[in-house]
Order: sequence, then structure tokens, then C-alpha cells
Amino acid sequence: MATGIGSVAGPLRQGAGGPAAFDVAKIRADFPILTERVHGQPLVYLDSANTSQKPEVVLKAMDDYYRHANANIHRATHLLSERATALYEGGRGKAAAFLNAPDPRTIVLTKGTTDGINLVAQSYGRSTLKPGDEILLSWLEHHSNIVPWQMVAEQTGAVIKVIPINEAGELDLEAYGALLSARPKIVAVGHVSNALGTINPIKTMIAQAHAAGAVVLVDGAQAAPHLVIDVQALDCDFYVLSSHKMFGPTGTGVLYGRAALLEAMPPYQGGGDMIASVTFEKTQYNQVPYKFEAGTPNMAGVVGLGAAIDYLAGLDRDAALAHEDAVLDYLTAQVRQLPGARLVGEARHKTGVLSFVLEGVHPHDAGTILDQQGVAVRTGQHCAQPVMDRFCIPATIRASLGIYNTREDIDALIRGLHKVRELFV
Ligand code: C6P
Repeated sequence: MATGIGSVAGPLRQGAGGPAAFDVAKIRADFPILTERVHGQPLVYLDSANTSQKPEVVLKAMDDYYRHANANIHRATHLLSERATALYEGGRGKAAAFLNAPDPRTIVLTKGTTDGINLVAQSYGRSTLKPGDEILLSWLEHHSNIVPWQMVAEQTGAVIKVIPINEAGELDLEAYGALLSARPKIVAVGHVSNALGTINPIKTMIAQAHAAGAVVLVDGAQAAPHLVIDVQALDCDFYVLSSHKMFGPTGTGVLYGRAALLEAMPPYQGGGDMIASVTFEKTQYNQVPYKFEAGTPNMAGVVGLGAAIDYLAGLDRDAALAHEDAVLDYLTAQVRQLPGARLVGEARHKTGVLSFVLEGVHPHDAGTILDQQGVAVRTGQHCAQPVMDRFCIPATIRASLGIYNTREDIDALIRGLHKVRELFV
């Protein structure tokens, strides 16, 4: 059953409360693209887990940056460089506040979730893992939280173990406890599954992993747009996210790392700005977090990320979460009633995502017909092939929500799915 309003409480969904006034029409007016027409139809955007749409304030902040502040950062004494540096470092400070990180120096600005996980795998993982050490992942992971670990396992001789999931798409926590008894060195687990929407009980899982001596990375790509995240309360070692899924631009992301770990880790990439001094004999690296930010970064992207964080901070997050839950409940109920529909992933605690299959229809065909009607969903394996394999299906239709979605959007999807059935069944 999908999560009802207020049914996910406490550590799973910090900050969530009961229903509150939420003016979705006002929210929608903040997102210019939502008035777009596709194939002559009003756009119904149900693909926010893939990438979210951007509010005007984010577009404007990035435009203003290029018009009034564009220069390279940390490298020049002129006014524009000072402005750009202040804006970039301001973005870091906003990211720290967004995650309740103890210090902006624990925030590494990355290209996105994938980049952040690769950084941790290649820096922390490669420098600490020994042959036979275990890396514990879960069956729910996105490829970005699998492949970087496979690469470092190959390089170091470490081995990958996997937490199984049940029929509802929830982690098997008993099996997790048993796997921890082998004392893995690293646990890398998603906060929210992109394919099924399952919210994992990561606070408890982190505590258990720590008790077993493991360092924990949380893939927060799908949590960041929906949940209030507090890395200190979670007590995670690493937390990664992508700006583009939380109303910011592409090509930017955040890696939070525990200060002592970041200090001890070797750089991931070499280049400008990550150094204190360079001679042909020896290079001294810059301090944390700069030693992990080689080369000219995505300054405009970080400005956009900062604007997105400000936008989120200006919302009543409890009310936004309650609204999203209500729309997800409505979506779940409507799809459940559709003849031939089967839900994939019915975890007790979910956010933002409904995956399903339609008997007799390939998901890609459904996606194409829906698109003709202006309805954008994602179909396929969602970069989570093990999840599809677990349920013995090649693909699902995935409708994913943002704060701007409405019941009317869901009604349009359902009309579209009836049309799909008329054509294919
Ligand atoms: N999921 C989806 O449609 P990047 O590409 O680095 O911004 O994010 C990768 C990533 C990592 N973890 C999770 C849980 C994710 O959902 C994603 C991106 C998109 O589900 C695109 S594949």
C-alpha cells in the first residue's frame, strides 16, 4: 500500500507532518515549462524522478550569474572573480544548511550523485579496501550505486554482497543484520529507491552498520526533492545527491563527507584549484573540500543549486510532503483500479514514485502513446536492472511526482492508459 498522509513519521520522514494548506496552483506558476504544450496537448509531467523541472528563480539566478558575475573562481583578484567566488561558496553554504552539515568544509561540490559515488569509491574505497573486504549494497540500488563499487572491487580484491528485498520492494532487514555480521567495510545504500519509491529506514541501518564497523554512504538522489535531510541526525559518513532532481540545474551535485574521513582521503582527480603548490618533484594538495574539486567547476550550476535550495527553504516542507503523499495515494488507487494493471513495489513507506506494468502492453509502447497525449512518464528499467530482474520483468511504466503535480495530472495519465489499453489489448 502506498504511504498515506502522515503515515511515514519519525526518522524515515523527518519534518513531515499532517495535511496543511498547500497552494499547488501557486507552485505551478513558479515553473514556466508547465505551460508548455507537447504534441498539441498540455504537458503533464510525471517524470520528476528522472529530472525535475526548474522554477523561474533558478533560471533567473543562473541568467543573472552569467550577465553580472561570470568569471573563474578562486583564481583572480578582479571584481567579477570575487563575485563569482562569493556566489559559488555561497552555494556550498546553502548545500551545508540544506543537509544540516556541521560545516561547509564537509561539502564537496560535484557533478551529481554518480560523480559523488565514484569519488568516494575511488578515493575512500580504493585507498582502504583490501582483498576479501566486503562492500554491502542493496538489491534496490541504481546502477550508479553498483558499478562504481564493482570497479573498486575489481581494483582492490574486495567483494560485493547484496541485501535482498521482499515482494513489496522493501529491504529484508533480517538479512541485512546477518550480512552485517560478516563486518563489511562499506555499506552503500539508497535513501529512496528510484525504481519503486521505497523509503529505506536508513537511520537505523546506519546505526547498525556503524555497530558492525562499516562506513556508510547514502545515495540521496531520490530523497532530496521529497524528504528533509539531516546528515547529523542520520549520522551517515557520506551522503550524495544531484541538483537536477531537486529543482536545480544538471551537472551539479553535493557530496557530504564526515570531516575526518575527507581529511584522510586522497584526492580523486588532479588539476587546478585542488593544489596548494606544485613542483615536478612534489605536489601539496589543497585543504578539504577543495582538494576534491579539480578544475574549473560548474559555477553557474552551483548558483542554480543555491537558488533551488532557497526555493525549497521558502516552502512549507511539511505541507509539500503531505501534498505529494496525497497525490501518490490518489495515483496508486487509480492505477490499482485500471484493468490489467499490476503495481511493482508496494512498500509501506514510499515517496514520489509509482511503478507498474500493464498486462499485454510493453511499457515502451505505453510510454509512446502517453507521450502523444502530452503525458511524460519514464518506461524501461530505470537504471536499476537488478530490481527488474528481482521481479522477473524487463521494464515498468514509472510515474514520478514533483511538488507541482496534481490530481488532474493523474486523471490525464489514467485517460492515457485507457487509450493505451484500447490500442493494445
Ligand atoms: N535516476 C531516474 O530516472 P545522476 O545521473 O548522477 O544525477 O543520478 C544518478 C542516480 C543515482 N541514484 C539514484 C537513486 C537515482 O535515481 C539516480 C538517477 C534517474 O531514476 C535517472 S537514471
